[in-house]
Amino acid sequence: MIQRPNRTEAGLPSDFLWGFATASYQIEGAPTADGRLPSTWDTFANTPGKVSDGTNGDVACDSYNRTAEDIALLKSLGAKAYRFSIAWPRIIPLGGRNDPVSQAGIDHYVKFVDDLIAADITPVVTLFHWDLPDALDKRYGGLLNKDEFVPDFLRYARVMFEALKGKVPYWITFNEPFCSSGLGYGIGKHAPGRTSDRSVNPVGDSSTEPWLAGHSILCAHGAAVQLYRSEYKPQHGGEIGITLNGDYGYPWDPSNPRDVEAVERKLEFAISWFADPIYHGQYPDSMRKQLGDRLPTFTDAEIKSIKGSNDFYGMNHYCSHFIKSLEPAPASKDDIEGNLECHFFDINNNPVGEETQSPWLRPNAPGFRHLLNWLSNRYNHPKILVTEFGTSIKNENDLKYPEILDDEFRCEYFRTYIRAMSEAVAQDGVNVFGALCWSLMDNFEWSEGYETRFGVCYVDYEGGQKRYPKKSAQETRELFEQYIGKV
Ligand code: GBH
Repeated sequence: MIQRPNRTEAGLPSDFLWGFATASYQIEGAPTADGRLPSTWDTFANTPGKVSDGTNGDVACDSYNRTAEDIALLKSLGAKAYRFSIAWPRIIPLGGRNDPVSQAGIDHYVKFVDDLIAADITPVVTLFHWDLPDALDKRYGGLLNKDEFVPDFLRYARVMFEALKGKVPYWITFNEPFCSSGLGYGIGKHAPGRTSDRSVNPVGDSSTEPWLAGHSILCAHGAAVQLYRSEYKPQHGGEIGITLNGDYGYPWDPSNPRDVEAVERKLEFAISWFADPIYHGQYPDSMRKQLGDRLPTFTDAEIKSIKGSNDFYGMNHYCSHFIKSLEPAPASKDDIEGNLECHFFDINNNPVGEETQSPWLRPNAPGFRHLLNWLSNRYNHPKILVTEFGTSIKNENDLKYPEILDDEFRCEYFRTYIRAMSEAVAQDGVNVFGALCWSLMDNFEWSEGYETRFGVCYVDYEGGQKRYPKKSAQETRELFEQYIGKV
């Protein structure tokens, strides 16, 4: 990397937006309040065997009933921004474009946003963080049915754009479509849990459904952005984008060209699946080559709405892996990763990072800087909002209060990751304008239930959901402040 002159070693712009992130099903609880009906995640979590500790989001952090408390908490931590998601089944409980809206559900989020603004906290609003109204899944197959899903999502988006117009500077259409598609319809680990793996689910076809689901999401994203730009942005301002997950990869054997190539393919299958249509107007070559006609094609109108549809790039990033190519063996038809394996150890048995509670996560801060550069180069230096980064801690859940508040491992994660990001900004010229730590508080960690904690605040699930800031909650403010204004 070339060191540019007249720049500090590490820094963030003076108007840098930092704060914390959550998602509706992971924190809200109150599953029937204000007319809410089940999402696919309620149904999935209530299916025995799907969530490792047998829990669900019925109570979670009870945030639907504690908005004032959450805002006070954010304020006390110095947050400038808060990323949360709206539960579609609270807005249109049955989900569809001709189904009734719940005014009480809408009012709840309008008040929440008003209260955030009154507290001087910038709302970053996600429309879809995986909690699809279950009725739509039952009615027509949810994400698999593009012709029904797109107009239904568009109607939901319109209701929220209208309700919150002029109040939300950053809208995110979808969170991590890779997960909704690949884990929901390929691996079967997320709702609705469809897969070809008959030991997991009697229904599903991993060879086609992930690609159909992803295609529907891209089309719905494009349509929603088009709507926002034509009917809301001119008068009310605000920016809109999508949030993609992406972890970085190093070759398992750097001297093997196949592994070196596989790194690129890994990033393309995980990230470019969605980012290439948005920035370049087509799916990546590597995917078209491996998937052939299982990868859907866009109509002219669809790709016109999708290409150029990100005002900013929403980046979720947690960790890195070593990538081992499976070539020259042909890809399995159910493969969603690009015919490769992800490892925690390289050919010489060097670990990528230390173990955490999450079976997929080992921290590696340099990977964050590498990936910021990779994105910036491939997509022509987009404005990037880091919409999630953070870590769980091995066995954290075994600790009791107050020992559990001493989360040094998480502090070190944020120290090294915020440093890496600040170097990417100051030395490499990557355009990052904000970063939200995952998560404000411990919450329902999907198929891992409550066993895995990601919060900078401890939530006492047995003692009435009270929140207690951990050491990392106090430290993040100092960390960001140390770099802000230094470029
Ligand atoms: C994010 O996903 C989510 O947006 C957030 O809701 C979540 O709580 C947070 O991270 C922490 O997990 O099932 O073994 O194949 C993070 C990215 C990508 C992590 C897919 C889990 C699945 C591995 N996720 N990955 S596996």
